[in-house]
Amino acid sequence: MNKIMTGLGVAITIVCASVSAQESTVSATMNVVTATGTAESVGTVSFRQGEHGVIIEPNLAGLTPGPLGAHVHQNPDCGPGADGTPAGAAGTHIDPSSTGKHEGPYGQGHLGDLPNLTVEQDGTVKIPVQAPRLKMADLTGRSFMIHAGKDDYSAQPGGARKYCGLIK
Ligand SMILES: [Cu+2]
Ligand SMILES: [Zn+2]
Repeated sequence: MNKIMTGLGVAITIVCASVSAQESTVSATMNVVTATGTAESVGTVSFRQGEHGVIIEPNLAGLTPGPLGAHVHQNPDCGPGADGTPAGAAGTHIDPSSTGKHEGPYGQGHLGDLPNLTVEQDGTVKIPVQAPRLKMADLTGRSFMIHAGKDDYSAQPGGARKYCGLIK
């Protein structure tokens, strides 16, 4: 009986641990941006709190190899903007301190500025990145955007909006 009770205790502990891990993780299904909205999915990106900021874990396939700019954008909307810009409805990079500056993940500008994601030669993106200034609460009701090119953390945030997903 004692052994059974102990076993049950372990099982309950494991179930509780996995439930709380799920609750503290949010994710975005990333879709190809088109002129009128979005098309097929290229995978997911999940977010969880790490010791030194939010850890961003991509699981994507079918992208063009190289570094690609990625940001947390203001609005949970991947549709075209009022001026017709694909995924323009997502708005700008989140900037709660109103800095008006794009300085990358290690600067003091937009909070939504993230490290570039690395697309490997086979088109997959699986290497996690860490956003040191970001907190999980900053992600609520936002969108995640991956651009067509590299973010130089200064004047060039990565070009066209290419993959977009709502963080939830
Ligand atoms: Cu962006
Ligand atoms: Zn920015």
